[in-house]
Amino acid sequence: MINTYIFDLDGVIVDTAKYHYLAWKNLADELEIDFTKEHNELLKGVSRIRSLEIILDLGNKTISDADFDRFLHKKNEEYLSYIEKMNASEILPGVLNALDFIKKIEGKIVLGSASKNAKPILEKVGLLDYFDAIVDGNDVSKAKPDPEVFLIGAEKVKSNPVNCVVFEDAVAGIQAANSAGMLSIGIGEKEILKEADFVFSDFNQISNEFLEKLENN
Ligand code: B16
Ligand code: MG
Repeated sequence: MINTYIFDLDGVIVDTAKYHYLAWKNLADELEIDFTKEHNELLKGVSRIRSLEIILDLGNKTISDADFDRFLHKKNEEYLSYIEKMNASEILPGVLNALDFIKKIEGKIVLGSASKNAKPILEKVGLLDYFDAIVDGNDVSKAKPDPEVFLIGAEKVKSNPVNCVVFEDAVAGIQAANSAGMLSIGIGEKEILKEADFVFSDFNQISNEFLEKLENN
């Protein structure tokens, strides 16, 4: 029986990828590295440090450790300036209905995100109070596809992994859910999220009946 619903943040609850892109793009320009929206896809679900490593690889560049830290900080400061302006209008379609319905059926709601900025984002869009537990980039040592983030989430609400479902937009996130022994639901394209148990284009396609059926399974 599913009683715990674990949500990824970026690409599932809100589209913060566009803000990550703006900030990484400015940094890449400064480093004279060609960085496009297609390249930005490589950064979805990936940690901040790994993201900068990928961008440097794209440009075949090496920089000193001090510069690496300085650039990470600079990128995050710019990203935070975009987050600062976020509000409830940025919640992705159907998410609020799903959260309300899960609350109604007394499911546990957990966040499992790679972002170290997860809490301020949830606060900005007014969703923080929905969550029984939050696991983010500050709590994990191993990035997705390692299942650590979701296993800690289950543990925090005292749920068994077999009773958890994960909503994810990244391939690495689906792999993490699968290796945690949880039901995986992809939000995005079927061709990309092939390894998910179910795939929906957004939460508007996930009916209350479907969520309820999961609970009774
Ligand atoms: P931050 P998710 C991930 O969020 C993003 O998809 C990824 O692009 C980003 O690099 C990562 O968070 C770290 O974010 O710089 O805010 O710590 O999809 O796991 O919710
Ligand atoms: Mg994501």
